[in-house]
Amino acid sequence: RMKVKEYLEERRKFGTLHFTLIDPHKTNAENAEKIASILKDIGTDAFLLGGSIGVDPIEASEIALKLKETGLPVIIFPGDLTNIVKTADAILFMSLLNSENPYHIIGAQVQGAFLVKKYGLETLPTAYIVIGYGGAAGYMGMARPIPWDQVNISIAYALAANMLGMRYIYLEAGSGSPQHIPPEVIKSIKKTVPEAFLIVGGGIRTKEAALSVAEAGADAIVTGNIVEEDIKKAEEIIKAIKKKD
Ligand code: 1GP
Repeated sequence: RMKVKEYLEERRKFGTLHFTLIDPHKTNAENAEKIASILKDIGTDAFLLGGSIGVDPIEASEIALKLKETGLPVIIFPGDLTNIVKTADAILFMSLLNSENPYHIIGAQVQGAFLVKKYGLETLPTAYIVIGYGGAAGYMGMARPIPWDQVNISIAYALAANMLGMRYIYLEAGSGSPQHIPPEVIKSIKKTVPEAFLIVGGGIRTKEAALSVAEAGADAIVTGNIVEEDIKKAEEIIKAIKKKD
């Protein structure tokens, strides 16, 4: 099987990717299986698995198995150590760069490192940057979210992440955010660190929003809430960024 890293690089040549986020605290294995097969057919590229609170590793591990049946990569998007399961393919091995608590910057990573190695999970070195709203991830991660309009601060974080060798940069507005990451922020970061793989999520609920995020330069768009609230909308989003409508 191709490495997840190579798969993502390969897919990125054909345009913006779509990641379907499954939160094990909100979705059971049966529902995840249903969502996965529908969205795989429409063209989602990978599954992110994780959540900020209440993740049961046993359930998460069952969900990962179901998601894997689609043949698409299952990537852990860890809110904490409970999210690390060996049935996934890879993990966004991430540091919440603008947390005020060192636990979320390097503590949890040290605590989880042996486990990730033991499980043989492929690691995707990721800078996690919380902007604007923050949501549960921002609160639980003790982030000091960067104000929406402080574009230079967001650029500086992305630049520092790139200089530290972090290949992936996840711009997080927060799950359920009333607005998504401003296109201006995405554009400026893409321009500053064109080689980074930009993941953008939080508050993307319509195809118009997804398109503006894609056009601004996101390499991958993440949708979580909308997948569970209104799968038709998620389908529209995927079709729009894959230019299938
Ligand atoms: C959360 O970026 C994701 O980490 C997705 O957010 O649930 O708002 O789509 P939504």
